[in-house]
Amino acid sequence: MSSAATGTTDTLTPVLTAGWADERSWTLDAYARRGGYAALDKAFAMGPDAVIEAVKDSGLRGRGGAGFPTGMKWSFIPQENPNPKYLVVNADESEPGTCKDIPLMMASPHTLVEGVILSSFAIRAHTAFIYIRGEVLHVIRRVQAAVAEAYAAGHLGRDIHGSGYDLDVVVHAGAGAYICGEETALLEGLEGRRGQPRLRPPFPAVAGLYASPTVINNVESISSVPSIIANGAEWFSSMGTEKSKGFGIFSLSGHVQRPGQYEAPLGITLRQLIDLAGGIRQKPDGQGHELKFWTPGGSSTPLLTAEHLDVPLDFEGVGAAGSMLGTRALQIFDETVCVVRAVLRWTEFYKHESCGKCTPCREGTWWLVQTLARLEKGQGSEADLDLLLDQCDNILGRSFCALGDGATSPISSSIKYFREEYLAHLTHGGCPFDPAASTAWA
Ligand code: L3W
Ligand code: SF4
Repeated sequence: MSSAATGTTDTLTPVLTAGWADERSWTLDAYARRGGYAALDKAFAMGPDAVIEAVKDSGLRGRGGAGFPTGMKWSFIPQENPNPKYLVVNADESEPGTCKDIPLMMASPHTLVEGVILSSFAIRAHTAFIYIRGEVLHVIRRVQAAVAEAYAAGHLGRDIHGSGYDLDVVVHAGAGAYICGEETALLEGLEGRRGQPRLRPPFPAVAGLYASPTVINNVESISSVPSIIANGAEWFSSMGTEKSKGFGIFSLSGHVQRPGQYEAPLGITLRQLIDLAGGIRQKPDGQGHELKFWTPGGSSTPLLTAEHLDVPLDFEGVGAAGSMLGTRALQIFDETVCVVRAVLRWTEFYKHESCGKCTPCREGTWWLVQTLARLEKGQGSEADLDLLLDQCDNILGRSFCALGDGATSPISSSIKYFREEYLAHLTHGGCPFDPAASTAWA
């Protein structure tokens, strides 16, 4: 995957990705040359409440998938609670297709560290945790190095910039479970227990880490804060759409000419993004392949098709199209890909990653794989399609957390749009596609 695609057209708004191509962009020197850490003094002069107000006014909504208003979440922290307040960064990026936080932390870890300081200051936290997916040791090392540089430069520790504000940051390595991206399972892991979700409410803002008020935000959400403080809420809210303000990183993967990270205002369409990415991949004879299906925000968001090329990629537009914006992990599949095979592959992932706490998800994802695998081999019957939908119905809305619900998204949406392709497996006695023609799973 290429690095940041910056400045190629007027449509892109490189902010988080702006310095990714700079030499040794991850170092403090490079970040300082781009004006890094200048927002701290401004925030210290504003005071914590004004920082929260600025983030509220900006309209920033959570970039981890759910789109909850960030400033509102911060304002839920009960300051009268005598316990310490904590900030936790969810850097457990694991959703299939999602690949924005890891490049962000590799290319510009100081943007995250500065965001952590500003956000912790706003909620009056003096300890912050960055919980990074355990498999990505290179990312953990890079963020640890950035935190060490920030301490050495006086951006972290005691009396930061002479403001009287103290903050310690702990970089924590996860242990490789997708469920630990769920905020309460992440907290369980951070406290040293098996990563399984907790009942909500209480939400972490009220009783989170060590039963204390805790804000948990995604890497990209926190990394957006320095630019909001530096440039003002109005600057941020002038981009995007009425209810989905600002910009975000759109990660294009799969069958486009130039996969990569495209930072653009919310509300851009897939048609525009595919143009920016050089179009759908070409055949050896130079003719183009065709878009068949895509995920707007990872595999937990219902699939969309070529009919949806002009859907505005904001929370409302994608919702109206029957899906979710999610993490803006745009996985693009052309006509050579068997949708049944792709969906089976995702479902195996959910079965593997189900934490086992609740029956609908633990048992249901196992049954989904059995039924799908039978269909994919051409050994099932048409009644298996209804069985699959019934199994989805028994998981969706009946599971303890969003993992179970997410597992049903690719199945029910693929049956909605590609029922004939499922049936073709039965008439063909197996997959009608030539796997050699597709590079989707290479
Ligand atoms: C206080 C209330 N806080 C809600 C907070 C809550 C959380 C945030 C959003 O799932 C989605 C999921 C995946 N008082 C509150 C409150 N909050 N009401 O707001 O909460 P929620 O429940 O809407 O969503 P969630 O549990 O955070 C996240 C989808 O994202 N997803 C997966 C993403 C995966 C990654 C990754 O691998 N990095 O991000 C993709 O679409 O399915 O629907 O903080 O506490 N009354
Ligand atoms: Fe665990 Fe799945 Fe239930 Fe979530 S839905 S608690 S991952 S078993």
